[in-house]
Amino acid sequence: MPAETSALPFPGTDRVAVVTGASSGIGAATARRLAADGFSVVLGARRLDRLTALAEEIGGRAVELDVTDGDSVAALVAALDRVDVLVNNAGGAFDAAPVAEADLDSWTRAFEVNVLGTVRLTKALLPALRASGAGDVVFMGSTAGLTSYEGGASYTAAKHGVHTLAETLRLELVGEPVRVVEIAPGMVKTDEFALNRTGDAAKAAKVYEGVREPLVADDVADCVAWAVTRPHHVNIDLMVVRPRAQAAQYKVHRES
Ligand code: 8X3
Repeated sequence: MPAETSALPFPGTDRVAVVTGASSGIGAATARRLAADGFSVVLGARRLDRLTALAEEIGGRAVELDVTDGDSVAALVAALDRVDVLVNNAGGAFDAAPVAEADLDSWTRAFEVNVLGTVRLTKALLPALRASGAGDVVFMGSTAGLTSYEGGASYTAAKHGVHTLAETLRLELVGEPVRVVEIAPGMVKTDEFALNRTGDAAKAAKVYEGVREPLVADDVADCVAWAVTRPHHVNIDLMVVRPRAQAAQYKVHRES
């Protein structure tokens, strides 16, 4: 039996997990959950004050990180002795404009954070993930990476990029001890996602209006934690997760 399949179940204890975008939302929930499951968690994000408070609370380590900045990523890599799990969570949507009115700065930001930032981190940490002998790269995708909708193109195009990035890397790493996992959530109610996209609290609230139980960040963290704690020969390629009230991107049950 290959060494990597011998440890069943595959616990988090002693594994080091790097979580990007860990200062809020899904990233913060994932950092919290992985720490509770026994991982040594390294939290990366730009907002060091929030990050430090969370890291202290969960017994993790905060590292200031801007995934769009090569020097910042190099400093993170230099600060790590070992990495077993990378959760590429940093990302977001920054406008809701139709293509005809595309704001190219917003598109650049969407691709810089969601796609290039993810490539930058993954490339930088791949040697450590390989060296761990049982590494995991988790991509935080989206249902927006699998389908399209009006007004969403800067985000849907970027998340389609994340989706193909995960598929490509999985093909390239076959035979190596590194799993490639994509989690693709649908509607998740967090403090910042819809606010960043709409720039307006009332418009952001409309996104979830009447939806009794949208997913919350802990639901997605649960998916990440489950995927990375399977026996290491089990690769969860793609997990699509939506609230029960959302059968498809447009098919949302709203109660008045
Ligand atoms: C977020 C899902 O429906 O807002 O990643 O595109 S959606």
